[in-house]
Amino acid sequence: MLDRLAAFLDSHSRILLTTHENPDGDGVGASVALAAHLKAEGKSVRIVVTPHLPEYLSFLDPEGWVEGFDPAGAHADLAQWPEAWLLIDASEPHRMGPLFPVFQGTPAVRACLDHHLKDVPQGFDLEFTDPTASASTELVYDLVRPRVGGDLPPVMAQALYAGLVSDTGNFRHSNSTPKVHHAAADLIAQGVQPARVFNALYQTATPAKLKLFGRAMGGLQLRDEGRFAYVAVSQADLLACGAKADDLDDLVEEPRKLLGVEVAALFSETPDGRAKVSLRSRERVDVNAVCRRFGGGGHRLASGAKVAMPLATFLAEVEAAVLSQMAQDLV
Ligand SMILES: [Mn+2]
Repeated sequence: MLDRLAAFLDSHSRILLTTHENPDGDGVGASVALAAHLKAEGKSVRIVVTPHLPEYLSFLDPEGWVEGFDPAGAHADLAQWPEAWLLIDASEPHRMGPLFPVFQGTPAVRACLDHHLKDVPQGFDLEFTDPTASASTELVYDLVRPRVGGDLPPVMAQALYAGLVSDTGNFRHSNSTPKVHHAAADLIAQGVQPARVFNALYQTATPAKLKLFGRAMGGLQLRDEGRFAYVAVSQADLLACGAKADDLDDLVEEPRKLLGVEVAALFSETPDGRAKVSLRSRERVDVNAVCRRFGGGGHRLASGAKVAMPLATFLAEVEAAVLSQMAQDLV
């Protein structure tokens, strides 16, 4: 797979890298690291994300490579720019959100590099996916490490390390394989400072965010004798706390901490009135199967979905689906 990816990248000189809407540390880390490598090889590379690079990830982009998608301005002709378009950390094009129509209209060769599960081909010319990888960044590491050889540029090493940290939950989740730890050790030996990355990724809360967590946890709900725990956040809750959508990022980790919990969920409402859920499973319940029913997906133990439905209706439907999945998987 990596040989095919290398051949694809080698055969194009103008390459656009994008990731899913609301980019995370893995998508940004993988994009920046790959861009650093391709630029060093003399290629023209752009990274465009939507809606923008989150502030807490800006430390990964000291050169200012990452462009926030601006359809009316700088990116009006974006579809025409690339020879090759690589979607990173997603393998379903609609997960690009507002970039999806641009992607549909580009004459570029279209490919994806990803570690998420998917059921069917999604209309790419080429697919580079490996669901056994812990992170998209791990795939980029496997590609670039042998090609760069000795010392890695500091920007690349830090981006790779941050991507691995992000998707393994700082090496806590079930995808924290020996291979990931070996890669992390290599990157630390290259000069990455783990404490600096941890602080940048995780120790950045605002008072508004902590108030939002408090408000959400005050409404903690338990079902099935505490095996399913969830919190819900409405737009009114965000407003009341002065919080932003980004502040919801790791809230689902809170109900997940409960002793005896099998599935944790965060329900939230988007500004345009749609409903979202993030589901986390401790080990046995397949939450990807639950999210698939609502047009979402991800991994077996971590998945999400977004629907055009009122929050309360969606919450009731997902709750029923989770309880039925638990009845099936917890035997
Ligand atoms: Mn990922």
